[in-house]
Amino acid sequence: MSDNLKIVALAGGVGGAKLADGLAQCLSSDQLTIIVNTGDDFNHLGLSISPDLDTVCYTLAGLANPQTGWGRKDESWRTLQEVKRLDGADWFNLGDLDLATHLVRTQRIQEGQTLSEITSDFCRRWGVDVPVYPMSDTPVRTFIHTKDGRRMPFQEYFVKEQCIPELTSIELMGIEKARAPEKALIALQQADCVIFCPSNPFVSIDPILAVPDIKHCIQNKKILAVSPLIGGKALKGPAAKMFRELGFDPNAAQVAKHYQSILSFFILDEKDKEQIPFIEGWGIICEAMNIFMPDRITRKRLARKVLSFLEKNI
Ligand code: FO1
Repeated sequence: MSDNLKIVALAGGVGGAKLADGLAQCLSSDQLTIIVNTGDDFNHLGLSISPDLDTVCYTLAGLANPQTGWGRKDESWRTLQEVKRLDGADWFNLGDLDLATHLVRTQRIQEGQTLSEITSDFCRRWGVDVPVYPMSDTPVRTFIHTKDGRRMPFQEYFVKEQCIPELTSIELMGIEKARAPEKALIALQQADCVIFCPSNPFVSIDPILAVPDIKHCIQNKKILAVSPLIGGKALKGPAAKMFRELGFDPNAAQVAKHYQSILSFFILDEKDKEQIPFIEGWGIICEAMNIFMPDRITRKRLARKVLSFLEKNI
């Protein structure tokens, strides 16, 4: 693998974290920077919670729960049981180990540290060498507008109501004032390619691209996206349902079309390879690979293939 290729990966959620982990297994910490969605952050039980940031960091550290992809492995739930007994809000599953992350982060935010400073320090302590940055050091909050007229905070839609309400639009509160960490912007300026990990386009990648500094920095960059859909289905999460409710067919080609104006390269699953001619017709260079990543070995294998594709095509 080329030692000089510099990559910035944009990620959010479980699928994105998996490819980020594969890339981290192939590239040095000088070559790879990961920028993570924080539009799904929220305050819960008085705590500052950054679910996508934690999912990426735990995954890179080998600490993630292998069943859910979010939260910690070897977790216990005694605090949550007591929260329930006291009639507290127990719909968001916070395990005992995970709670330590939120407790310390909340305290440090209250003391004036930035989310990127706290994340860098946690990563160092968890043994993650690749730089991981939140997309913004100022809060951005995703709200889901639903067909029944509600404006729902993202985690209430996603976890409490299990994405059942029909979505009509997505609002990113605070996005105009969002500021990406300086080091994330420097990494973007120096990157040979920006990779969109197989994350939900609407609620994971679009919020990162909507941060004004990031939007500005990625103009004229080579961009590669990996499809989060295989055979019309998301492996995890509501991406396919969201495509349908927003009026699009849930398929890989629609993902490429969604990013069409900025995309140079697109990777889709071998099962979807009949869609390649449509995507190439839009001027996007496309390749089919097995993009299913059930374990750490397959994450590395996919990352290696994506990087060799880039070396040939960039
Ligand atoms: N997702 C769920 O579906 N149910 C949960 O109870 C839940 C708890 C949770 C706790 C910590 C954390 O870091 C993530 C958690 N997630 C949970 C995942 C999270 O809601 C989503 O992955 C993202 O926000 C969407 O990308």
